[in-house]
Amino acid sequence: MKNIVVLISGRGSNMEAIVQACATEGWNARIAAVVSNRPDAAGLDFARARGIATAVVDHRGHASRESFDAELQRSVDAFAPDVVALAGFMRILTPGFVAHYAGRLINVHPSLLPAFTGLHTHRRALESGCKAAGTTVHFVTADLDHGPIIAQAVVPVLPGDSEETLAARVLAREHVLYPRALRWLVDDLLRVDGLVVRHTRGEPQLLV
Ligand code: NHR
Ligand code: GAR
Repeated sequence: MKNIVVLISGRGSNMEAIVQACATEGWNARIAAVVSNRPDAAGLDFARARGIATAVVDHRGHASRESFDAELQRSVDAFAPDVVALAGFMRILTPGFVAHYAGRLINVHPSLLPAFTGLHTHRRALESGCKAAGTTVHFVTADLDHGPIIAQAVVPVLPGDSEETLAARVLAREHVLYPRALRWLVDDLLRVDGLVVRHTRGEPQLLV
């Protein structure tokens, strides 16, 4: 049985989707803990209500990113994680933290990487006139939003879309894509060759 630790900063709907999929699909894994850098993250309430262990490491109590990441690492490691999943986690992580979890740290990012790394992806996709948008699950490396891509899902950008309507369309796909990709990692079905990730049994890594 593998231990999954989920890192959140807010609503936690992707974390919820992971918790639900793990339970209903009978993964060989458990959600060992949900850890937030914000004490008021709504996702913490969902985790507590489900009897999942929670922890808060508030970045505001730290003078440097190194000091925050050191405490975050201690907190996460207390749950003996095999996999660490960022789910709407909003703090850039130091190279030392990323190296400690190399190969077992993944993220869901709300764009079709390598387009629109960083923040405000939906606004930037709309401003750029893109006709397609989407989401990416990737391994986290020190190079922000540039780690090897595990899976992507595409959605249309529709005439009249606002940041909110596009974000909602992308989020609905994240709730399908992220649990699926995470389960592949749990089941050791991914091989990484440079930036290229392959599913060893040829499952489609693109959701259209
Ligand atoms: N850390 C590393 N080293 N590499 C990645 O690929 C990471 C990462 C940390 C988080 C998620 C990412 C996203 O999906 C992620 C990927 C936050 C920021 C950011 O600028 C950027 C990318 C992501 C998450 N954060 C600000 C900061 O100064 C704070 C913003 C806030 O608190 O609202 O850390 O988009
Ligand atoms: C998700 O769309 C995720 O891709 C995005 O924020 C949302 C979090 O929702 N992540 C980022 O923008 C990271 N910078 P959730 O908290 O309900 O899962």
